Amino acid sequence: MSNPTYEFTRAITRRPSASIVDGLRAEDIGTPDLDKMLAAHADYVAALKSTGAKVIELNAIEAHPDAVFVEDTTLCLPQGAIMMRPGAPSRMGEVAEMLPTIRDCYDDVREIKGPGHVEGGDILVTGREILVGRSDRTDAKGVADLAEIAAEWGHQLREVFTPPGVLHFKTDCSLMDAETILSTKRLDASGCFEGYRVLHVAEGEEAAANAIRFNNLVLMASGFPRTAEMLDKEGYQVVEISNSECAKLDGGMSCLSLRF
Ligand code: CIR
Repeated sequence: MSNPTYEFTRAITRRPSASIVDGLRAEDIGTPDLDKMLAAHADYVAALKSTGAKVIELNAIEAHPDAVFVEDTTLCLPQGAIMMRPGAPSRMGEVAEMLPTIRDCYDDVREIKGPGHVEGGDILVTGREILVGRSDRTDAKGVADLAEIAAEWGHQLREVFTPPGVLHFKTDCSLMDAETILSTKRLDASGCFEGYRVLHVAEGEEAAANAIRFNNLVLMASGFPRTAEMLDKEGYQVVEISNSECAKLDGGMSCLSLRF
């Protein structure tokens, strides 16, 4: 089997909709511009495709402003997929919208039944375990449900810390390869990555931490030159994508796709 942590044959994305202007945000730092977001999204999809992967591009959904952030709806594992249960009430309906596509791709589809919540942005699958951070969106009951399904499929799940004020665990970290994690210093200081090789994003470039390793590429937000240079020196092939509009909604590189 290929390495499920960063070798992927498929990805799912969803086009941003005009309703993106109503997307959730912790702080108002401006309204996202749809045309700019569409252009960046097209660059993102093109980068995924350039690795040889098939990208399933879903239509925009006006009724769900945050639906472009597909990562939060599903956890894709080699054994099957788990439909999430977002902690943001406005995002709950996105899961049902994603379900038919997931059913086309997987024989075994499970779900977080509730009343707990988990969002995909709080889950990092590494070469040896599944790390889950509790956050405002992911709670103890949701983590317990997830752990039960993951254990059935032979995965070990470990609960970790999400820094206060950070939307998701993965807002502050990403997987570079099975044993290497890119992290902010503030998250790494919690000790959650002990035993892994950890690369720190440059001071002041914390928003660069949400990147994705996708086959031979690392997709990262543009505008973080010191982190990009560090990754390049470490031997990663970095592709920089504009994240200016998604950043206004607390989104980054990982949330824009499901990868499997
Ligand atoms: C939200 O607040 O739910 C969206 N505006 C952003 C979601 C980002 N998702 C992710 O990082 N996995």
